[in-house]
Amino acid sequence: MLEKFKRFPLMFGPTPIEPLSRLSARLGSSVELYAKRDDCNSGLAFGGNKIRKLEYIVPDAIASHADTLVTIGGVQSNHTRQVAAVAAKLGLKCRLVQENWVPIDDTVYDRVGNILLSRVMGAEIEFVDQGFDIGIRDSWNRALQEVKAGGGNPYAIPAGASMHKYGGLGYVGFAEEVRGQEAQMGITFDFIIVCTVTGSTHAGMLVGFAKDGRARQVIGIDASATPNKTRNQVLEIAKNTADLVGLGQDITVDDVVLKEDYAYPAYGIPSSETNEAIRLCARTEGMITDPVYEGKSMQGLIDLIQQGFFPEGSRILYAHLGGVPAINGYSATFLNG
Ligand code: 5PA
Repeated sequence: MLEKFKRFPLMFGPTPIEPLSRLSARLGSSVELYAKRDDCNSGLAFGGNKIRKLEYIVPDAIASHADTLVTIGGVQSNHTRQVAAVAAKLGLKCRLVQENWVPIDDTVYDRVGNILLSRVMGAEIEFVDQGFDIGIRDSWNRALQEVKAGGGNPYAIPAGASMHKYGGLGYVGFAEEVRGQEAQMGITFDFIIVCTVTGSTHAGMLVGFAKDGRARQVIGIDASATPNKTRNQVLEIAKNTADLVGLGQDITVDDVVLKEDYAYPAYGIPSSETNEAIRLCARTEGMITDPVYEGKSMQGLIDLIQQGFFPEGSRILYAHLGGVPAINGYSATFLNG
């Protein structure tokens, strides 16, 4: 589906799929759990889902002769850290807008984890006192204008690289990669679990798996706590991406399966159930998930298994999308493990 698009390799290669046998057993063995490890997909500042998306965006940035990548996220954004890493790798400058997306009062929150890494990589960082919103932001438009006014040539990457014309392609590629791995492994996955916020990860998967009739087997776990906006954005990106790749099928709102029950109490704030899910996964598998994104999708996965949502014997692929550096901003939560 992607042959006609340019790709700039940033990942090590296809990411491994591994069984989560001890976690499956702990949850009663009614289903078989596997993880696809996009959290360790690259040597670029710990990698993650944005690196996979950026493989299809970088050729456009290079063609535009940009000298500065400009993007936006929260203070502990994984996305801004990955854009900073890609800018460094390409020899470009990087301008980051970090908004106040998470109402957290932790003395090291703006010093450790992702923001620390972005600073080390030389990004120019601006803090803006605006709350969470996945849409296009004035602060980001202003940053683009400022780079231009300073004589630079900015390349615009929106939040999560999602509302970009090529933002969905990386995760179409993920679905194709999974199909190849299924053939090698001699199994197929009945469900794919994905954490959803700005939407292009879910949207790309949905289009990629629509090709073999599995669009609705992609189960999005909302971590935005603004699920209507997120659902609409997934739908818009999925439709655009389907047109772009020539899927030849209509995508409708019913194809966007988004579970809304796990984002509470707010974006970026984990519930005690999220923290329990993080501990259980870490203690059974040594696999670390974070309190903002993957811990919430892990919580959703565990809860859906316990509710009997998945038929007995289902094979479930948990997409691990990265995000671990942000856990450093939550040290108080885990002082006693
Ligand atoms: C993010 C996003 P989408 O934004 O494509 O829906 O992906 C959700 C997601 N898991 C899932 C991890 C680890 C993520 O980092 N992160 C954003 C960021 O600024 O880091 C875009 C919100």
